[in-house]
Amino acid sequence: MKLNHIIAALSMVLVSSFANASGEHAGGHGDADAIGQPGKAENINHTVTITMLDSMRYNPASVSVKQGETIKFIVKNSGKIKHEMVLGTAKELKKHYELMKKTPEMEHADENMVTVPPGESGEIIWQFTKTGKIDFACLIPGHYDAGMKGTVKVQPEKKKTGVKK
Ligand SMILES: [Cu+2]
Repeated sequence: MKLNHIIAALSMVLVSSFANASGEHAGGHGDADAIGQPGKAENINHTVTITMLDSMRYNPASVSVKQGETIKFIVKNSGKIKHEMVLGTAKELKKHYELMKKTPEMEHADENMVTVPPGESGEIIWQFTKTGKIDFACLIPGHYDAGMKGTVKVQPEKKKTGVKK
């Protein structure tokens, strides 16, 4: 975990110096509030397994959760090449992908993302605090363009009203 944080910190530094040079990618990986926040292991409501395929697809590519829920994603790579899952707004993912294309060697270790070597699995624990549609994608150059994308639909929490029989 500590090493992860160091890597995350380093990549933030790299990202911000790049942003200064190019004027792009301002705000780094920020905007986390728009999609929720890192979840705590003790608060996990559901576990969702997502398989990543060399056909540049996620299975399932669409996940539905309720507002406030903490989800543990088990992200399995059944392919023969590296894949990743990054949660974000569509806009943010697109921006980030453009940056990845320029610096493909860049590795990430933020809490809203996981990079998984072939045949292995990783996890993301995330709490979805806002309703709406959140995207996820594989930002490895070529993969995003090939359509390696998915969505998480965050539904409003059901109000307890009178139950009709
Ligand atoms: Cu991929």
